Amino acid sequence: MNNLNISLIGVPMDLGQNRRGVDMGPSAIRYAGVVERLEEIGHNVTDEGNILIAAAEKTASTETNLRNLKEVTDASTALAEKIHHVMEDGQFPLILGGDHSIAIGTLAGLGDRYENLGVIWYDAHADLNTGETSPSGNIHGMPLAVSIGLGHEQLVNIRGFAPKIKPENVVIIGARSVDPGERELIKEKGIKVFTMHDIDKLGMTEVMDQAMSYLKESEVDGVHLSLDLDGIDPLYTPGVGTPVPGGISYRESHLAMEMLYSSKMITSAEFVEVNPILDEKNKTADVAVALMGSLFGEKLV
Ligand code: Z70
Ligand code: MN
Ligand code: MN
Ligand code: MN
Repeated sequence: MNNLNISLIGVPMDLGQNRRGVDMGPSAIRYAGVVERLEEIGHNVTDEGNILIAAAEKTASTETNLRNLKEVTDASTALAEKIHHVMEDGQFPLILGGDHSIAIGTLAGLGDRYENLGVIWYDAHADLNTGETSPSGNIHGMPLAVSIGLGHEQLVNIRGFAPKIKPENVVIIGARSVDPGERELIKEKGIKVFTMHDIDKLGMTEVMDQAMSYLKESEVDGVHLSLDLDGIDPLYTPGVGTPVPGGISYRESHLAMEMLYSSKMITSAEFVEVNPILDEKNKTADVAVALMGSLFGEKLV
């Protein structure tokens, strides 16, 4: 991963859940200095600006129990198309959220570029709900299910193919708030999960080694990192919509990013759920940018 050409894509999406403010995530991450940080390492960064998202005040799609289904579908389609094009130009896609529903578009844009894409899902949640199992109707709790082909057909079939990824190519890291329907799906599909218990017991070094070996054994031809800032303990990242105590530490998270950098496996990344309204002095965006520093090869000495 030397001197990448990185395309930064902002997705000011807050329609996948019901708290305002996460639409300001891309601005907060830019304000925290993401472009300068990555350029300082030696990468070339092109800020592609933001994907256009419907204004929450004007949304009205209520035909299903999936909140804002039409608007999320439209935005996901636009994001997927954008990613498809930046990859055509040989750029490394780095996506800034926005709530985690944007991963539907991200994986739809990446999915047909790879034969066998791997995904690391760094999150307190499994995001494996469907309209049937969701306790909330919030689409940000569904993107991983949608991407393996389960859920509302409008979301599942974005860009006209499904599934976007194989369940056996997914590794979830940091899980500690999993709904009953998600638990069943994890069992049924054999999805690899490292819970907080596993991180406590094995340590982050061993967890990351096992996660990366698992993906290598599947012979993945690329790995997307989807990092939900609520995977980290809310002590460090309070500016998220759904803080869950007992999370991954700041230092463990840096270690994980540094190990991913050393592995040279990561071929795209997204950082989601930064909510500046709920934050303390942009702390959460600062952590996001610091972690990107480690992911993209910042040296300590
Ligand atoms: C719950 C649901 C979720 C993020 C919350 C929560 C999902 N499983 N995802 N915050 N990032 O409503 O589906
Ligand atoms: Mn095209
Ligand atoms: Mn999530
Ligand atoms: Mn989450």
